[in-house]
Amino acid sequence: MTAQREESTQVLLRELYRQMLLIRRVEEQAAKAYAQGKIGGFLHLGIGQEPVCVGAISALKPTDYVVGTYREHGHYIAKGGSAKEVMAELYGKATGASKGFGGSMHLFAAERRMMGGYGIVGGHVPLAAGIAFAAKYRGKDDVTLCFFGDGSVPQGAFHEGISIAGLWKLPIVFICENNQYSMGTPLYRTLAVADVTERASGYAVARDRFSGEDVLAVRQHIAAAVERARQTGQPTLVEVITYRFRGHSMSDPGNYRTKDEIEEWKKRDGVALARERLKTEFAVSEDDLVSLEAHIRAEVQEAVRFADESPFPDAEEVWRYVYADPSSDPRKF
Ligand SMILES: Cc1ncc(C[n+]2csc(CCOP(=O)(O)OP(=O)(O)O)c2C)c(N)n1
Ligand SMILES: [Mg+2]
Repeated sequence: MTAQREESTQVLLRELYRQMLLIRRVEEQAAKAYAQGKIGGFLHLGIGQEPVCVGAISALKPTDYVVGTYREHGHYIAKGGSAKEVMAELYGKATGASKGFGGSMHLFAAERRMMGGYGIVGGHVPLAAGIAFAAKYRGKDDVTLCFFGDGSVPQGAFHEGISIAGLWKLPIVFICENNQYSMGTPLYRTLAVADVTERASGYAVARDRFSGEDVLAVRQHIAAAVERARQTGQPTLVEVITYRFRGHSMSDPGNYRTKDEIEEWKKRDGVALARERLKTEFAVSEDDLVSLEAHIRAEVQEAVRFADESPFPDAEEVWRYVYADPSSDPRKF
């Protein structure tokens, strides 16, 4: 590597490490707040999976779209969202990402083209194909990233979405975050063919499959798929092998996995690996990293204070977002 490239990779990796750690600290804090009864409804944490959303979304232009599942706090932040917006939304407050109406599973920022989190497993895949179709129809070169879990793969909606994308050559990248479990069910009990990307050939879409702990590698793989979508309109089905360190949701103690299995995967923690690489490969000092980490801690504390002090939405607002406002221009996004 030339000195200049090394410098720019260092800056990039430092930024991706910052995002991953911010996401992790936000989610750890969310778990605490949930236990304190400050967050209602469901809460699904992606702790352990951070390199996937951060690496993938870093390969996008700001005008590209992201569609996620109910495990999308990280995707929201990686698409430019703040810890404050996430925390306030989890608390159901009016200052949250979705004005307190969505909660953990429905973080939206249409102006930043974060097109939300969805609770129906696989149900959002055709929606993402629709977004990609809209971009193509309007002659834009925007690409859509659609994230989903391994549990989406046997769902009908997944196949409908990927089929039409392959047929119409829609500029989309389908990213399966294969964390090897659908709730408590291991992959071998849900998929007859374990390699998710084998489905790609049936729909004339390209495929890629790799392990997701190295955030720079994730970025590189997804960048290639994004460029293919942008230049040629060919979609890609990507499978990233990853692992969540905690249960499916806050009510899941995760008894279907052994401690040893979890400890093995923690050795491949992408957040810790990025920190280690910054020190050993890029000579970033321990002091520098400690100060970065202190900033993140302060940012998360500020987000909690903000969420605590923000008001709940007004009761009259409850019907406000049920129907689209016909006076607003739907084409603006
Ligand atoms: C259509 C549908 N069926 C069942 C559920 C209940 N459910 C919620 S999450 C989940 C598991 C999904 O696993 P996966 O797609 O691997 O995502 P992960 O939770 O591992 O990120 C299930 C079955 C649902 N939300 N939607
Ligand atoms: Mg899964």
